[in-house]
Amino acid sequence: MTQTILIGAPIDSGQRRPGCLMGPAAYRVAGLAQAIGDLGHGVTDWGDLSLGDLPAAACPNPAVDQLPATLGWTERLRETVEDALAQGGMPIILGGDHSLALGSVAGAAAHARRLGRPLFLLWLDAHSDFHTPLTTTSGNLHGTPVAYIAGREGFDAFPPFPAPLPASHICLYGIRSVDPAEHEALLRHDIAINDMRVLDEQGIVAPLRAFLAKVREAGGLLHVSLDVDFLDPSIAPAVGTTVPGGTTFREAHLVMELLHESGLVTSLDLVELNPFLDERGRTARLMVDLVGSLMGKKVFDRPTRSFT
Ligand code: B3U
Ligand code: MN
Ligand code: MN
Repeated sequence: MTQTILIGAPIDSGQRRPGCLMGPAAYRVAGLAQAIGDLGHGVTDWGDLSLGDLPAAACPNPAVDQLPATLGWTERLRETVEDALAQGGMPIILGGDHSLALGSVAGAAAHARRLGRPLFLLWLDAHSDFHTPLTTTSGNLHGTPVAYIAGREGFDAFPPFPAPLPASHICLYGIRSVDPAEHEALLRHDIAINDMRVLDEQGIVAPLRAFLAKVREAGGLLHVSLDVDFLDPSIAPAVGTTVPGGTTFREAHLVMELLHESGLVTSLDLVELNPFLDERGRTARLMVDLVGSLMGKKVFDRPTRSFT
């Protein structure tokens, strides 16, 4: 039994297409709490976070959009996620665009540091999100969290990331859209890049098992950040940045089932759902079903019963 804590993060400020701020409401309407509760877990909903006064902030890159709001959210999420973990809960952050991970992973890292345990990050996404505020050309800060988490330079306006993750603790999964500046920077870091070429060739299971074995050996905590565009747009249309060639329904469920079996996941982001772009809630419902698999929903309990 896991005590989950739902944290609504109605954030639109990391990109320019309005709608992600409706994400937390859509997850609640799609029955997230009930789906988790039906599996025998505890669920507490902390409601939606809100922003206080925006901090003054400046960045030398004039393209950067909505820096003060992003800084405000980063701080709110860092303290809230750290608090949820300190209470022994498993925070599930209902986004909101991916800029929320600047704060959620900072909270997880602060908690891990206090426990004296290493933090690992599984980034399920079409994008590498490895820009810094200095290299982004779109100016959309949802494209920057992995760089912040890895301790790259260029985040002077942000609080220093608590204990940046070594590259070997970060695993990008499902990648198929990388900008030139991100590409160049990724080549200089030893981050596991499981792009679609790797997953097509090796399958969806083997690279994930290898990463999970590393987390287990190190006695690590594991934060999973699930971007809707990890999924193929044909099954998950409610996202602002669709990229063809994503994971299938079955692959995505298998990833979630393996994560459940690992018993390693300590915190989870659900990001980039834009309910305004959805088709009768199908993407929100799919995301809820995937959380179900991550929390232990299965057709057969293999170890106790055999049908062969
Ligand atoms: N790399 C591009 C596009 C992008 C990143 N994350 C998403 N889109 N969702 C950028 O704007 O930084
Ligand atoms: Mn992303
Ligand atoms: Mn993405």
